Amino acid sequence: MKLLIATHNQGKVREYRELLAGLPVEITYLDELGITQEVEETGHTFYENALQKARAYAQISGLPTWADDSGLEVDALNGAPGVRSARYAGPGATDEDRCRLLLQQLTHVPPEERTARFRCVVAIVWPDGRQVTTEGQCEGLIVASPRGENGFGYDPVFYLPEKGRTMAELTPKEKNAISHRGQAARRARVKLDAVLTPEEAQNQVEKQGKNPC
Ligand code: ITT
Repeated sequence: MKLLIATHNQGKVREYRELLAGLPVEITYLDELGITQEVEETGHTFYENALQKARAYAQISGLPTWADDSGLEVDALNGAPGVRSARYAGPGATDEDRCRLLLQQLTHVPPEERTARFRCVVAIVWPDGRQVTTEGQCEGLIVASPRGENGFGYDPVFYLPEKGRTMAELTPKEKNAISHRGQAARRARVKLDAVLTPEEAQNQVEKQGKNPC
């Protein structure tokens, strides 16, 4: 089975290369298929948007398609930027612009009130309509100034008290082990098997080199 990982975000692509290693399916990406279309995200929840993206790219590609919608919820901002995390600072803005705007908006919020979480919903949709969804989330605090070079997006401003570091100060492996995306991806890997047709399941077994009997 060929599975399309449908994201234009290179930070997500890097993480999925590691998170999906060893999955007994042939993985492909939008770039490899030359798919440049953007799918508009009109939903009000991560769940709606993840399904919207996976359905649209499954139709475009004709392949089972994995998409995620993810973002940062900050309690002092009533859950913003939330589903608007990618669009928070307007069109053409960079990750640095978005982090800067977020820190500006929190200038007067004391450290103990800067609670936040990353959330991720993974949706896998088949062109025939089968679908799987899973979620993951990761709690932390927003720091006063960015730290770290790894990861992407809001990672430099997202502090993990139990690690004593920001998400951008973790190695890719450490991030995947605890992140919202890592959790959702591991759950999706488990669920994937349950929705395969007998034929697809048989192919997977053969790819893994196991004898089903
Ligand atoms: P695709 O829709 O093509 O996958 P996107 O970047 O537009 O790419 P989203 O709509 O899901 O994806 O927006 C997610 C935004 O939330 C992303 O651009 C980051 O700003 C932020 N984000 C999500 N996961 C993150 C992570 O692991 N670390 C830091 N920021 C993250």
